[in-house]
Amino acid sequence: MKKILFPFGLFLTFLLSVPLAAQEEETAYIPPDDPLVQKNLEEWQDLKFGFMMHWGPYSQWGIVESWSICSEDVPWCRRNAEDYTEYKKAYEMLKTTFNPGLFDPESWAKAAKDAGMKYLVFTTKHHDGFSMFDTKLTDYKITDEHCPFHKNPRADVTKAIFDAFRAEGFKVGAYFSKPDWHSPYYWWPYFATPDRNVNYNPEKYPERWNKFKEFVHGQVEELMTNYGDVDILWLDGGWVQPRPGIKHLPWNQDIDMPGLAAMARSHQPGLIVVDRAVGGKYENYRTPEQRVPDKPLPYPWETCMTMGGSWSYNPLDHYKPTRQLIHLLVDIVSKGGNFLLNVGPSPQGELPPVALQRMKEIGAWMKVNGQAIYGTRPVAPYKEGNICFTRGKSGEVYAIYLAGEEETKIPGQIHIRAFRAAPGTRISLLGVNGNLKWKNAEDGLVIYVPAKTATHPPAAHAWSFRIDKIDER
Ligand code: FHN
Repeated sequence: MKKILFPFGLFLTFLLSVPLAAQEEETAYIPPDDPLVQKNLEEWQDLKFGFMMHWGPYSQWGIVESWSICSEDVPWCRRNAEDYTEYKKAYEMLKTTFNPGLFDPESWAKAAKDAGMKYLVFTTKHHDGFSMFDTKLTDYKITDEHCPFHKNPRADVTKAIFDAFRAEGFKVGAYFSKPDWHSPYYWWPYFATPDRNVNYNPEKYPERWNKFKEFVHGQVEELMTNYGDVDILWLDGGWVQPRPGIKHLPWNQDIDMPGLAAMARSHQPGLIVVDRAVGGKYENYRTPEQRVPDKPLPYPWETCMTMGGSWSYNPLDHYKPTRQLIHLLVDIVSKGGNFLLNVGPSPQGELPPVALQRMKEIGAWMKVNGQAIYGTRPVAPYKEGNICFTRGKSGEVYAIYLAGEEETKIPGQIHIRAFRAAPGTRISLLGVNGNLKWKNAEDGLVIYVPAKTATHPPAAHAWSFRIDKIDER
């Protein structure tokens, strides 16, 4: 049964994020009090660009990850089957045909590194409860004997992926879904499953909820102890939290985050914990989804976004143009954020060729302009027209000119009104040797670009001017 839900898969990425956005920015950010976490968070903010992958048996159908087995009457939960029960059985049987024979995590890691990405977030388990790691706590996993891939020496794909990306110098993040729609301790078979939430009141059946908490803590402990150094625990499923009465939260679904974080950090000291969309001291950074905040945020943050229209593999997906992806990266970084860009690997275990091409082109840009991105921090006014600003650790300022739709040549003059240059300072264009002529004007600074450089720019899509010292008066 091949299910293709392209229109809804594309629809998912926006609508799913809307409830999170509102709640996320309602609550005050609480910084971590652990000095090692603070240090790691500061270093993470230098990395700027991460690679996310949603991968699981659902990839075989080219459908939205997990959501088609949720009964909510919303576009992203549609399935093209009349009978939910039959559909869910078929969905769960995908485990028995998942066999990504072309799985080659080293090539993924190399492609991501060449794209200029510095950290990874991989779906070790999504809401459907299928574990992409060798857990001992359920047989709904990739290493189970009923999953054809279990015979592969690298059937524990989480281990193989983490090892391959670490070998390329990446920091490693485990995406883990707190809700688990396969666990009888979350979706109790005794009751129907009307929506994404636990389908019984945990306060009325505490013994069952405790078993679920044990299961979740146990799986997280497996990920924290059997998979080498883990830098980020990226917890999804924000509706699992102890705050009943909010939209989508009929009951108190307290998963004991203090206990979970303490346990995780006992194995992974300094671990960055991202209890997404919950707020509180275990959301060490915020994760606006499929959108870029319109101004800098006063705390560490990361935009997570699909390169195409879907988190999971969609054979007919349309990927954002390279220019748009580079402009998104620059816009996000100029506001102090990181960009976590997602691609869904195919059921055969390959990254889609178009996605690889986008990554290659972004990498070419990063090779010339990375200095204006990595390790920088925001500098007012952050953006002026189509020019974004970043500031390096030596105080230098980068003015990154985002090329217009058809613009392939650099303008002969770049006029910045936000500030002037310090007398005698050096101004250059990344990727081109030598200094540029410039002058301070009544209203700011004018940089002159020689004709040869303007017509033969060092990179496509955006150009970074380095101003060694601005006039701070
Ligand atoms: O429900 C998930 C969704 O499937 C996807 O994993 C995204 C990725 O950030 N997170 C949740 C929606 O916010």
